[in-house]
Amino acid sequence: MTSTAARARSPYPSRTASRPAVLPRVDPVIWGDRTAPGPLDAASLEHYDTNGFVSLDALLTDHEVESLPAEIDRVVASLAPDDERLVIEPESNQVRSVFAIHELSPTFSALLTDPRLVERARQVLGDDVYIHQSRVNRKPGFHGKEFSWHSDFETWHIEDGMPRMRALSVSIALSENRIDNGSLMILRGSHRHFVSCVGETPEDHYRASLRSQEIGVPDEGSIGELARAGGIATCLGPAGSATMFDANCMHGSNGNITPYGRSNVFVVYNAVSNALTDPFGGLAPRPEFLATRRPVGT
Ligand code: 6CS
Ligand code: FE
Repeated sequence: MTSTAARARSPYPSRTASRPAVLPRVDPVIWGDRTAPGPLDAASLEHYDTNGFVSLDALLTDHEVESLPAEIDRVVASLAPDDERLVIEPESNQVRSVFAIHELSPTFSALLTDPRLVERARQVLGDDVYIHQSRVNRKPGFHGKEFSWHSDFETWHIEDGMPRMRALSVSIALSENRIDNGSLMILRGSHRHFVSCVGETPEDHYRASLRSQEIGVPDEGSIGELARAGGIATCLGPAGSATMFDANCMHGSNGNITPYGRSNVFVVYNAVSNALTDPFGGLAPRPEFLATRRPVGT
């Protein structure tokens, strides 16, 4: 259990005070040697450092992508309806997310350990990496609900025990991410600020938060401040395009009332040196399908 002293030493306290706060990031964004050769060029690294994300156009070929939706359907059909890795939309019986897809599907396991992803993550994080979490977020047409603004790191620090901001996500479009079908939105530059949230984390919070997160979500004042400072970037692109973003980016997505589903696979790489400790919020760790606690190098 993270000791009270360890929790007190965290530069990223959250869900402890009665008022929100915007705190400075004390971690680097680019942990690796920026002059060392790697798949991301200097301009991409600069964009990532400044904005917190970078687009990876045509990361996958059409041929690689075209079979993935059917593979997801196969995985969904293979799971018992009450399998915790299946998250259902709060207001319909539509599947919202499938977690641990890299463990459920050899196809996705191969994709999410592909050097085209892993080497980019290693370059930014300056370390060997492992998969902290993977998921498919399905934003079904007509029924896909929003994901409120949040920092993933805030949850991973408080509820999973991720010590520092030395992790990143890659979101790969499996269907077209359009301006109108609930695509990922990121507040530019928000990764450089840690928004300390109010609210006490309930036991087994994930059972509710994965459907609709209400605790560990930043206050509207802080969101407004960050949005005015950096603006909102919407991550658009065809199937096969991707966005790599820092664990602490403030991000969210609108609901999808269009007929066009927006399905993305997300994978989170954590630096091996940043392996999870006990949750900084003092509660029991979340289940392994949400947060790898026994990392196997990738
Ligand atoms: O709690 C988590 O780990 C998940 N929740 C959100 C809203 N984004 C990151 C992750 O999928
Ligand atoms: Fe998120």
